[in-house]
Amino acid sequence: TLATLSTAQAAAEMPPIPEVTGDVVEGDGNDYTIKFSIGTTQSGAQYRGLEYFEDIVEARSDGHIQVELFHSAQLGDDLQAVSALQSGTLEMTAPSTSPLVNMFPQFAVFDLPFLFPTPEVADEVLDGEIGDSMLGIASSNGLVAIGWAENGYRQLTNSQAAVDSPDDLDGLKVRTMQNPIHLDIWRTLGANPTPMSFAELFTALEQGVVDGQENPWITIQSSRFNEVQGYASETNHVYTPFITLVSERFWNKLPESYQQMLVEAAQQMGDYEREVSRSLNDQIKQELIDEGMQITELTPEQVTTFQESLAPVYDNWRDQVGGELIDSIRATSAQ
Ligand code: 2Q2
Repeated sequence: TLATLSTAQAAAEMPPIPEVTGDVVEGDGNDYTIKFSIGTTQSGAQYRGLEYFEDIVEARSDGHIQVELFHSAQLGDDLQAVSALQSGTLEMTAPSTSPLVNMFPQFAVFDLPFLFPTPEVADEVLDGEIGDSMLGIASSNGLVAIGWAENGYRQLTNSQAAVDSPDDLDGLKVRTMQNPIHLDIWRTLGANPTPMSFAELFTALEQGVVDGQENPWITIQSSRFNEVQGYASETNHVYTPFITLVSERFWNKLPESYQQMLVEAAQQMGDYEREVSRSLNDQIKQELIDEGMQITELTPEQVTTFQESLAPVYDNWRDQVGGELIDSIRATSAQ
């Protein structure tokens, strides 16, 4: 079908997987297997990043570490994958930070609407001391956090009508990630939000259990949401990171040399995946339009209306998220 063709086309247009750099690392003579599971599909930017990660780790361990990739939540949804890491039955996963807010309340900062004005600010925050401290926070509860990647700026889609104002959202049943700020955002805008795992989302849209959802363009296409959603609005309302997690039980078996190499590989994966994700946005929007999706681009005034409507969300969450954290991220934006 066209969707398949365009997915294959999108895959074809992706920046090539880079050559592996970095020396072979001396291990401890043992062999290891990493099962790495994600919730997005094989045709998304995230999976492409995992393929690069696999190349790096297998090459730099001289084959002593084998990496097995699993996509589309084959081994469980985000929360199931995280608990599998904690119990040691899965070695790696890379969810959005949003469903982990109950475990790591500080992650809530990433769900604040319109927080990051540009991808460059997001990179500066995530690759700087704030991101490093967040990785430290997430390295607990049986998890080791070793890097960031890009889920991206989220866009609203729905099956009912074009949306260019909060007024159009009255009663619209919008699926959100399992995250209290996202629920607050869509309630504040007048919609009727329902939290749900990503793994259940396509079916819920197809069956009309929900009218809409919100995700980055690459996810909208790679999960074929456009087949069950006629309308999209380029809201860019939240920037979501992916966080690369390792099971602490597995991590503690590894020699220090392999631990350091995995951290370097996660950084290279994140840098490449961001490049893939950003390089595809315009092409994917055009393909979605060509396949019949009506994409509403908001005027600056319309974006301002959404931002002003969501000001109460900052008031509601400033204390939990931490006012100084919000202010330091805004200070980064102002540079
Ligand atoms: O809307 C979602 O749930 C997605 O943005 C997911 O967070 C993302 O695709 C991954 O966490 C799924 O494993």
